[in-house]
Amino acid sequence: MDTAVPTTEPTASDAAIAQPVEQRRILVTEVPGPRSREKHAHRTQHVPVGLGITLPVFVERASGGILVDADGNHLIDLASGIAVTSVGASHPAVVAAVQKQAAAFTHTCFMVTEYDGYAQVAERLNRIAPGEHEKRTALFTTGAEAIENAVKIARAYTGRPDVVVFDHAYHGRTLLTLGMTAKEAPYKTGFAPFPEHIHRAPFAYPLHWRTGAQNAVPEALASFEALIERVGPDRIAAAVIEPIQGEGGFIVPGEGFLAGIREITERHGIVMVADEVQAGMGRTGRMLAIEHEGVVPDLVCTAKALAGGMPLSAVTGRAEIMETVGAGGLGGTYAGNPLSCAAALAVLDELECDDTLLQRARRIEELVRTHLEPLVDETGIVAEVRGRGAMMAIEICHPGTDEPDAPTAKEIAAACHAQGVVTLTCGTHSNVLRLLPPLVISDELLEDALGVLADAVRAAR
Ligand code: PLZ
Repeated sequence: MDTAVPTTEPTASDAAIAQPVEQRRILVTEVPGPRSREKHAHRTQHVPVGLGITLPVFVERASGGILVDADGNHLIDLASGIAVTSVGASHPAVVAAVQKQAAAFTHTCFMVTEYDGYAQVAERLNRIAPGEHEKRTALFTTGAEAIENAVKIARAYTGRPDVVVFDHAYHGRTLLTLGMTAKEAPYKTGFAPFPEHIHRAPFAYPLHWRTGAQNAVPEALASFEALIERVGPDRIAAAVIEPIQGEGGFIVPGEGFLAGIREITERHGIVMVADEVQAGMGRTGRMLAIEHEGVVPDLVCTAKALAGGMPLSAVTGRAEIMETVGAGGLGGTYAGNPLSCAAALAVLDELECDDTLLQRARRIEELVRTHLEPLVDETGIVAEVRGRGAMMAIEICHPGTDEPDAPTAKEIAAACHAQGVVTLTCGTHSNVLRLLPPLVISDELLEDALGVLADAVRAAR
């Protein structure tokens, strides 16, 4: 039977939208509630299951760190739409900038006629990216598109075909970036063949390094160097690396790994591309995560938090590399859309006006560590609390071992969802619970959510 939901059915009314959203967890039904369940039943008749869902609630409003669902539940948002709404959901300055731009014009296509917003975003990203050299920025729409373009630009610059990526890497769902992504199911299953010329090197993941955490960096670097020798340095255009791995498990590489990759790539004339799509734009307490290690990559890819929820991505890098592609070689109909650029300028104002939001990220790390680190000894199933700033995670393993325990991680996430706390899992073995709150979340709201999470971990042990 068709469970059609008429498109005219009232959802959040205009009057309701004008009200501020109370920044408090409020549960008025079970989660998901009856209205969300009804809408989900409708969705399953029209949208394929390929689009998996973390938590099947239908959101009608969002503000700051709260998502309000169709049943009126106020959920604490520890996902930020996967690290996108870092300045807070529907930040008033972002909303105002988008409204103003929409009233002026919504689209021209930058390849047809130009507009200021694009050049202004480029100028600001050129200033933000590490290094004093001259830079250029090209804008695109999605993270995957930025990565694909970084590879195209590196190939054009070096005249070399191959790309090196890392274990646990995630770079997107398009066919090239899927080939670069490490995890097989569910991302890659059924979609082969992938483009050739992609090589994978170990990532210095201290917790799971076979010969001990202290060997992770030197041995991973030695493997990287050996891979380059095997393939031939004059065949490798780029090495693409996440300064902190996202989907792969919120893995902070052992100290010195990124600097080592920089030294080796530089020695071989390989373009080093930092994939800052998830970790960048203030998330870790610095504008870019690679700044924590003081490393200067050749190209930087940003997306997600860059435009606070509007689709926008960027490749920023050395002018001499960026300028190798001839006119017409880069672009896309929506690449650098004016609404997204307007949103990005508002986001950059928020992140750069003073240090407040970056400081908030560091405060979030402090609160997460205070609440969750005791669970390592207390429960025995939390192998590690790790991350930087507002990009934190706990890895769930079988008690006293380093064997990943995905079912328990899933159970903990489900318990949080039922209590109105939106958490995500990640990791090559799906056993990592990650926390990506908006940077504007209050201490009270975050501590409420961390309390729910800690109870869920205790109950699951
Ligand atoms: N690089 C480091 O984290 C996107 C993936 C969600 P797009 N991560 C969220 C999903 O399951 O599809 C991501 C990332 C890093 C690239 C990307 C790709 O960014 O905007 O999703 O294309």
